[in-house]
Amino acid sequence: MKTGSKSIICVAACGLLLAGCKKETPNTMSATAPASAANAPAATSPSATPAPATDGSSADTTAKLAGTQWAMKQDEIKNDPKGQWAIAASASSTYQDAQGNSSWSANQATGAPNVDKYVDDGHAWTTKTQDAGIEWLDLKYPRAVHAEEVRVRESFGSGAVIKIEVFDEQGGAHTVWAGNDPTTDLNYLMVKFPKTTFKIDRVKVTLATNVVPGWNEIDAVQLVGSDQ
Ligand SMILES: [Ca+2]
Repeated sequence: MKTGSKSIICVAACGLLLAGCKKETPNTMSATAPASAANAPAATSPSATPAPATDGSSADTTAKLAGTQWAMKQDEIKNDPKGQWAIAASASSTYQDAQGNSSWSANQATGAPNVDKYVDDGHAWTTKTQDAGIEWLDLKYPRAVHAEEVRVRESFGSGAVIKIEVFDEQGGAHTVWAGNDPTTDLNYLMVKFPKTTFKIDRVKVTLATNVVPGWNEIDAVQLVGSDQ
């Protein structure tokens, strides 16, 4: 289901970063969707760019890197032995109500990154409408770990993430970061936090899609942690 070329044509026609890009109708395959998340406690620590918050969390982005350093960091993340890619996902909404593995469905944010340009691309998840406001992506991972970092690969309309939550095995939500997303272009938002005392296998990413006009797309989300 390659939709990249269609999307590139679409972007060319609509102009880079302009809203209102008319998308192709996605195809449909199998579906998996975990239960939606309970609401978490109110967000705190509005600090952003890499200044650590009082709870020890911090947000950085690979957008600050250039050339060789950027390429090496992308490779390091993709092959991080402590990293896992999601195996299932659900979302507050999807473009054209995409289900299963259709283009722009929540499941397009599972697996390793597969968008290689900063463009509107059906291999990433996006929302039903462009700038409605609060939206979320809920991801499930194969192995529960003591987590220390979440890496969100943003592939279009970057910079709209406002909160990251992780869930313990009883389903309890824990906000590990809330703030201003420093990500631009095709890059990772890298949220670090003190290693959780409990194991987690689920991550929820919340966006305020009105903050960055146009489609906000997430290619993949990596959970970093260990057994101990
Ligand atoms: Ca993807």
